[in-house]
Amino acid sequence: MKIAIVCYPTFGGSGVVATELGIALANRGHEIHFVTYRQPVRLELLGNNIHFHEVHVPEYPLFHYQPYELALSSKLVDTIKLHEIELLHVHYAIPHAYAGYMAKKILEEEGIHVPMITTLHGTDITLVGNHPFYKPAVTFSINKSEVVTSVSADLRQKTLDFFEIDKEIEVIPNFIDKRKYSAGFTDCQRSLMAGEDEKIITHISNFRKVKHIPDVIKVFYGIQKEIPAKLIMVGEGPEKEKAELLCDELGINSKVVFLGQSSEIDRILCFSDLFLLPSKSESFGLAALEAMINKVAVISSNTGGIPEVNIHGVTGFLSDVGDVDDMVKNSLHILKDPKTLETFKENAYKEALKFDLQNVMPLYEELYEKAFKEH
Ligand code: GMT
Repeated sequence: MKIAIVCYPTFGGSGVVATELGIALANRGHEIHFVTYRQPVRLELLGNNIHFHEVHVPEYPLFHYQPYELALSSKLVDTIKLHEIELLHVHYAIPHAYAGYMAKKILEEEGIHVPMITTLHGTDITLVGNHPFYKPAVTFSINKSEVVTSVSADLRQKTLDFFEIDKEIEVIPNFIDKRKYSAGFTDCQRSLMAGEDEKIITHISNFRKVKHIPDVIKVFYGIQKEIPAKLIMVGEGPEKEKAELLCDELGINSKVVFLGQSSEIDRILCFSDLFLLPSKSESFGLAALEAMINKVAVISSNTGGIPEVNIHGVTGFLSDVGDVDDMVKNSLHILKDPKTLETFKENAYKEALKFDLQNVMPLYEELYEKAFKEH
């Protein structure tokens, strides 16, 4: 099939899912066309089956805000016509499904019909939660998609609760590719980061408020009071500076490393013992899944779709949002005893295998076929 994928090309989870999905589909013989404003971060190799079309937003002084949706719709119309695209898969209702719908309508005028699949990653819901005036646009975009998917059962339910949806929403979870990890890293350089007796705790995110970064620091503060440990913070975002100040205030600077943005997170996770994800809301928690496939146990909040990934008492523990004391207690339970730590690490890996690409990809392919046939 010839498929156009629209996504945010960033380090964020939705961009990663869209890019990895596109690469996997291309490896299975589909012709994939990414349409976005920058080459997606994980898209390193463009080949016969993978193409990238950049959306330019021309600067025009009359416009106070440059119209990205308009530029995207126009680019989609051109790309779909030129490459005879058969299916459009957009990640996010707004602005992507919104722009996709416009493109579809323009093409219909010329007798070209392309079904659209919309994948919801969560931010549409939180956005509308914060700015209700977006509600009609999100509702419209979802209802006008031929097929709608959400990344967790929790997000599906929230979408149905927030909007008047007349479409089925299929749950297709985030995924990892187990083949990338089966060999393991032969050069996993734990000694670069910590001493023999130190446990390594990791957090990876875009340091937005929703990630509850101060809780990450506070949980680590509690851990290191009891056992020797290091904290590795990976990512960039608005809460990073505050996090650095908090480490300073708590006097734990020497035990915390801020690595910044990294495209080599598996190299970091390979020597980590525990992953912290105390988010306020999280529609799935791809970072936790990526930790688990690297045999890292997870201490998280019990919000959103996280309980569908991190299994309480098996792959890690879940606590109420903000319950730092409980997270410290659970972390120490896992870290203090080597046998317990090993069991949790192994369990995390086994659970992560359930989300292997080979299991998840056919779910998308089935939906593509269905959308194509029914359209
Ligand atoms: O919050 C992020 O890390 C980025 C965000 C995004 O929009 O890319 O991630 C969302 O989509 C991911 C992929 O489906 C999910 O794994 C994340 O849980 C979700 N983030 C939130 O819900 C806060």
